[in-house]
Amino acid sequence: MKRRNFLKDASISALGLAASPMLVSCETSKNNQKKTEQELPIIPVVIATWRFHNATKAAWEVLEKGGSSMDAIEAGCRIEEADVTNTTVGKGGTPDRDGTVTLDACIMNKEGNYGAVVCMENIAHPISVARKVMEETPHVLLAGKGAEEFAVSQGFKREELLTEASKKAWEKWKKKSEYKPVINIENHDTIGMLAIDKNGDISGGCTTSGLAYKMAGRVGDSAIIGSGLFIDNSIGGATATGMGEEVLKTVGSYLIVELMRQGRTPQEACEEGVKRIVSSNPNYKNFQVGYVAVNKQGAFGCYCIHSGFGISAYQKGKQSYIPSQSYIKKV
Ligand code: SD4
Repeated sequence: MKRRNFLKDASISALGLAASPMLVSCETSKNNQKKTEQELPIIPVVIATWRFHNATKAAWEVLEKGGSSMDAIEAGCRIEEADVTNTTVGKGGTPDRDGTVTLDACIMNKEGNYGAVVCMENIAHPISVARKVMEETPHVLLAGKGAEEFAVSQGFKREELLTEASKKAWEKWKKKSEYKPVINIENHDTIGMLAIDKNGDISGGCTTSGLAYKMAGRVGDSAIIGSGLFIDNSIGGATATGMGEEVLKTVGSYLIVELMRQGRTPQEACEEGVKRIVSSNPNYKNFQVGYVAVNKQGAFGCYCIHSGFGISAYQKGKQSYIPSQSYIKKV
């Protein structure tokens, strides 16, 4: 590893970002050859966007028992989908400007298989429907009514996703009908989750109700492969939160995984992902994007435009929250 990368890793590690595993990739064998990936210890980990402690705990419980990273991701994401106080995921999610809650979710496994649903109504657990799309259909992405019908055919129940609280908030919003996505929504936001299991296999998931009061039919980055999520089991994974249009335009999560393939640390790759957006959009001060990434060795990093974002992590039986560094420094 280059000295510059080593120092970067060491400084991130000092900040509490994945203390020991971050340095694992720098280990050398006795004859001073860099150890191959196979020789390095596997350190199971789950990380997620924002303060989703209940979700990472549920995922960790699966990993701790030796479960697969795929099962961990589904279990973790379902926690937020069921939480009606989280107004950006699942039931209780903020509706579009017509008052309809539409959900986007995707999941990706160690084999590079992917399943997703977009703009799906009336089904509370899109992450599980996304998994069914991946496992039970010849397709990767189902939209709208078709996704909903497929979910019902797989045993999912239709239910009203608009809660009294989100209906009230929408009615209040309608009086002015101003479309202004809030930069950080009190640390409750889209959940993107990445996990490595005891076999060293990586999976990821991302689930959201999208931007508040979006146009009917609008789909963001979260369920689109390479944008809201990307996994390459030989390299690592990345996931995104924030202004989906910007992540889509730069195919952000794919970019970050490819940068890790070229030797960047997860932290460096997330920083570059954000910089791509900032450098091409003079309006960047008016929206938030946050990335998190993990590499094959279980080292992780994150970066965002505005402060207030961070990673929830569970590793070695310990839960933590790591505030992200941001492109725009707090004043
Ligand atoms: C979207 N990226 O639909 C999602 C929303 C989100 O923080 O992550 N908000 O664009």
